[in-house]
Amino acid sequence: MKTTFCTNKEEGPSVSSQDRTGSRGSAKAKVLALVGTGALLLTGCSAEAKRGWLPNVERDTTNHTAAIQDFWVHSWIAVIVIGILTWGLMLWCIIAYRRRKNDTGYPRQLSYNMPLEIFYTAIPLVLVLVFFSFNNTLEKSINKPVDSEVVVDVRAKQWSWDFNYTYQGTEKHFAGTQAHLHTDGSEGVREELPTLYLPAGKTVQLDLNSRDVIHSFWVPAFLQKLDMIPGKTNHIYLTPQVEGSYDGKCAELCGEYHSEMLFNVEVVSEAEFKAQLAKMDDGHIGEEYDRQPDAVNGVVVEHGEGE
Ligand SMILES: [Cu+2]
Repeated sequence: MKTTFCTNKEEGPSVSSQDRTGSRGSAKAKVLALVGTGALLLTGCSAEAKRGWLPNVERDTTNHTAAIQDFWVHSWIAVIVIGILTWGLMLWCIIAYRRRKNDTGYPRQLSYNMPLEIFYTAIPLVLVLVFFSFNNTLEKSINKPVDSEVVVDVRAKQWSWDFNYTYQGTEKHFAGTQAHLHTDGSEGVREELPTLYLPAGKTVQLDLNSRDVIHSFWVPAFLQKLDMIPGKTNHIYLTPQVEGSYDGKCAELCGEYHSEMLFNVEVVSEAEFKAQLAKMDDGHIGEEYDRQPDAVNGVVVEHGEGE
């Protein structure tokens, strides 16, 4: 690319660069047309395309999804525009400076062009810094601790989930059991999955813990995912805003049945949330059940086997 660009300044051995590039105005118009077409394609498309094919069906699924979606879509628009410009310049060089019928030997070879070298280094650096800055600002705002109305201590275990709720001074828990996917490809495990209930419109703090190995808490529709590390508590703060059922899963390969470490999230009204809590057992199931995934359900597992 370097030498190709440099030849623009030189008189080639047989054909001048001005002859090769043709009208500069028309090249400029072509680039503008490409950018314009891209912008049109992006604005005139489906709701799915407008959210950049992200899995958060509603823009405001949680209080963070709109900002995350905007960052994602705007980043793609920026990189596509940069891509079109870069590919356009490459294509222009390939066509304008191609070898012609009567050309003989090599074109004049050049080693350095300082302004171009600085340009190539500075522009990508600025681009990366701009992306980093936007990303950093967004992440900081999402991860800012919030004094939450609902606190759920989520404990991941090979290969299911326990949920310890603290709400209005009461402590409740649900102990999940591993899902068993049907090997014949038929559906039907959804109802059997552990369910995390969250009240719509209430601030929620998720304390993410692990009972054994590293897992990862992921609700694709919430556009957030965070590791669950033994001995360390990570936090997610969010407000679910749209009632409905969402899929949840472990996103860190955590052993043989990682693929069956699934759960449901039900975002419900506050009344329904209270009704669901009332059905659960009192208290929390804490570290005493670490490495004993099913003990809370009356199943005692021998340690060190099959793990
Ligand atoms: Cu896992």
